[in-house]
Amino acid sequence: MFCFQCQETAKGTGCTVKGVCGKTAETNLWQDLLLGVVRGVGTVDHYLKKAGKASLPEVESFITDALFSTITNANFDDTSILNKVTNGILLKKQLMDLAAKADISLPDWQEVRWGGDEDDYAEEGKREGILRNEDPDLRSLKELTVLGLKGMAAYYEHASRLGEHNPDIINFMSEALCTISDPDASMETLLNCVLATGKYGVDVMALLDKANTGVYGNPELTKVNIGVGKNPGILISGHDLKDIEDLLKQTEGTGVDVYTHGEMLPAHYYPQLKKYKHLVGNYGNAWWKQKEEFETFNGPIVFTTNCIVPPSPKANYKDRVFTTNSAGFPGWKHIEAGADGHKDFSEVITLAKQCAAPTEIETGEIVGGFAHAQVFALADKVVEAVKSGAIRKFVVMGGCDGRMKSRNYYEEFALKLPKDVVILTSGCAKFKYNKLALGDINGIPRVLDAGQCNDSYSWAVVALKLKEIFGANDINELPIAFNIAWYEQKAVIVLLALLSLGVKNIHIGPTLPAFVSEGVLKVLVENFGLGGITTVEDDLKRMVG
Ligand code: SF4
Ligand code: SF3
Repeated sequence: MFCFQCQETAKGTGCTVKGVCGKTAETNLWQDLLLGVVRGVGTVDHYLKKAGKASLPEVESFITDALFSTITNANFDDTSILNKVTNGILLKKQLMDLAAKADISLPDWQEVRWGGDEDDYAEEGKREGILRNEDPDLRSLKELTVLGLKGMAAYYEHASRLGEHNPDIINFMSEALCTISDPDASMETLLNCVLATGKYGVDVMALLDKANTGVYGNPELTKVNIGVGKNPGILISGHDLKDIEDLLKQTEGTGVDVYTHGEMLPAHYYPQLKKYKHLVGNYGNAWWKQKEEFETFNGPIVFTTNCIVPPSPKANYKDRVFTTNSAGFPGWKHIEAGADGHKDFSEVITLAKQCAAPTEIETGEIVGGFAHAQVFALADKVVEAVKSGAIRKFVVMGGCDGRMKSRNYYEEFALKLPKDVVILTSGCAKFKYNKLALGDINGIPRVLDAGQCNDSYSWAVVALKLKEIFGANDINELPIAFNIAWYEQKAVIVLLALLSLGVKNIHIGPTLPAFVSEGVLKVLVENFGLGGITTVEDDLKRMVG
């Protein structure tokens, strides 16, 4: 196997025997196969559309679900992945029939040519692996594109579950999948494809923002309880707000409470979700602490997306975990949506009633809900604080958290930041410093949490607004520095989106991605000033002076 898509990749170069994440070589093989099938589907879909012919509506859900399920820690279930392969082969055949009828000649690339012979699955999986591209720079650009597309797919899936669709984004995904399937694609073509991925990354985050705020209202300043109540509870994790809404509706009046974990914490900030009294709090921290935290939670757990950590054989919670959407784990029950998009959580609720209430692991509150609308509501205060010098600088510290010790850097960085600097955050990276009591500046908290990783979009909107207010020519003239922590591929689309908005001098850490080759890194450094992190002291000097 070869996989180097996340920050925890073995030796910082690639997992070759088994994933550090727990992914087996076999699961990786089926994911490579699935990615080959997705590229084939995308290519044929793009050729049809390029010729002005109608494609099939199933392309949207197939591409987004298949890409999403290959994100780090999303789906470890071989059966589920192979089912997606089978569906993709059928879909590709239907698309190829349409192309044949319309006299469209398709390219003779492996992804298009492969007929889906079951005896050939393993061989095709090997042919479609990352190392199929020998040139490290071309490989790097193709991987940057597909990893960005994975993040895009995840955000698109959540938006579509709330009724928001944008065919331009799907058309772009097919076009990009086609571009990276072409064995002869040039550096220039691939570089443009990476940059275009960033542009559509902005669009998909805007689409999800519209979906989330359209249905649940604008996030507002909220204090979230981190202790526990006396009732049994259900813990829900991931990014899908529709799922938590379904769960809240179905648990109302049952005596079962609902708690958020990890990236679901921001659900508390939305008026149409926080109104449920039995949404009692957030339990625990970021995804990588789940092994301990699920043990003490005592009740059922629902994964609406990544990040799943495979449980140890002795884990006491193994029989009370459920997955839904593109997530999956062998032996865990998977909940499918009904024809109307709603899900039946009755089995989870019945199980919860038989479980003890969660064991308290901490008490107190965390504050969040500073997405763009809430920040704009405070705009006068913020602008005044910047003009008076009370706020010297903002540092965007969004992104992912992870288990590597080197990530303690982010806690230390937050603690050592001068008291006149405000942290803008989103994503699970915040769990490194959102319980530190960093205080406020004239009533403005020093940690402003916009929400999930996709809510990084809010920081782009806020930056553009500040540019307007301060009459700056360029976003980079504003007193904002970017010190972003990454782990998986949603962070890749966020980064590409920021680059496409013209943000320069972004620092990413704790390590640079293995999938960025030396040649590609040089381009990113020269054009965008992209860089890594060093020591807290040196970075504080560089970023805040
Ligand atoms: Fe390794 Fe990360 Fe790939 Fe898992 S997702 S196999 S840890 S590179
Ligand atoms: Fe976190 Fe997985 Fe990336 Fe959504 S939940 S930010 S790591």
